[in-house]
Amino acid sequence: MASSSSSAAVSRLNNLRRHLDSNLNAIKVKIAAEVSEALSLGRPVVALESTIISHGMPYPQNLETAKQVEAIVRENGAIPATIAILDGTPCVGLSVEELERLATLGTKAQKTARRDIAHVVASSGNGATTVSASMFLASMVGIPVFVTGGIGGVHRHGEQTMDISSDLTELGRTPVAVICAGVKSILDIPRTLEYLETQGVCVAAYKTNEFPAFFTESSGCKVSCRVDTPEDCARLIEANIKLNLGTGVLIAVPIPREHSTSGHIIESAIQKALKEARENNIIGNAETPFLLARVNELTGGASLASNIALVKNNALVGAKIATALAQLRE
Ligand code: PSU
Ligand code: MN
Repeated sequence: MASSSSSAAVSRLNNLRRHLDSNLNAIKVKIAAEVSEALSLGRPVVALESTIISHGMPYPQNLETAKQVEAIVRENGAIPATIAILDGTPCVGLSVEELERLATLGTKAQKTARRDIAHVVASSGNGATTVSASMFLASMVGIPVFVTGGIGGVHRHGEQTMDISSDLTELGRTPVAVICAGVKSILDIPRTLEYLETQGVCVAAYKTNEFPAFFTESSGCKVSCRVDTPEDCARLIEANIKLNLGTGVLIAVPIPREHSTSGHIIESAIQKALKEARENNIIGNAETPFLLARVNELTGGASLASNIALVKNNALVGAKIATALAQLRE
């Protein structure tokens, strides 16, 4: 009896220490009250990015999806913490009004990857954070689980352009678990996995041996680690943290079969969009948003419907993982 109550006290102190440590950072991060409370009590929190809202989907589907994703996280026992930079202040946990603001700003918000954070803060700008910047801020405040649709990767012809998303290097340097549906085939999937290996990132696939390709369940690429339950994921994440590896973990959840877009339709739309991007010299951080929007147009909205369905599924799985991790730490 005495030992179980003292271990509960130690666990409470550890939660408080993690929370206080995160508050010692010099830059002011605005943490929503419910997120702050959950973190100090060791309750499950799921971090979410915001480039998917501003640049990844059109209005009003972006706003609807952002709200529904937060609701799914709550229904599955965790507190959602959408991350963005508003008027120069990094925010972890947004109000409905703040979500609306980002959704209506759309591409007028600055797409903010790690390299852009200091600039957006210094210029009091509005930044929609990508996976890399959101992971950085989630880690700063002590959130170990983060959900998105798909991460950036090595672009096709990346061996010539060196266009490799900073999401991959962030996974190599920041201990946050990223739940996603894999990588879109607008990117070079085998090279993306090679690069993650170089960065020392554990890539796990959920209920499959294969890395998923976002719109479809399979990419033809095998992964070295398979997880079958939220508890498996929680044990993996906790081991990664306790080993002090310093790297993130990527957990790839295949799109539910009933929502996957036909691989053939997607592939031909991707080929056309890639050709147009090359012809119009669309490069750098403009490439991903261009390809996403164009593939959606070319598929008559089918890719957007799939995208929304998979993000919701990731939110469901991510909330269960965050809950299992909180239980493991009790
Ligand atoms: N892939 C998607 N939807 C998205 C993104 C990627 O299916 O919205 C966004 C994410 O925010 C990701 C970013 O972190 O694009 C990667 O951009 P880049 O390739 O410029 O690094
Ligand atoms: Mn890039």
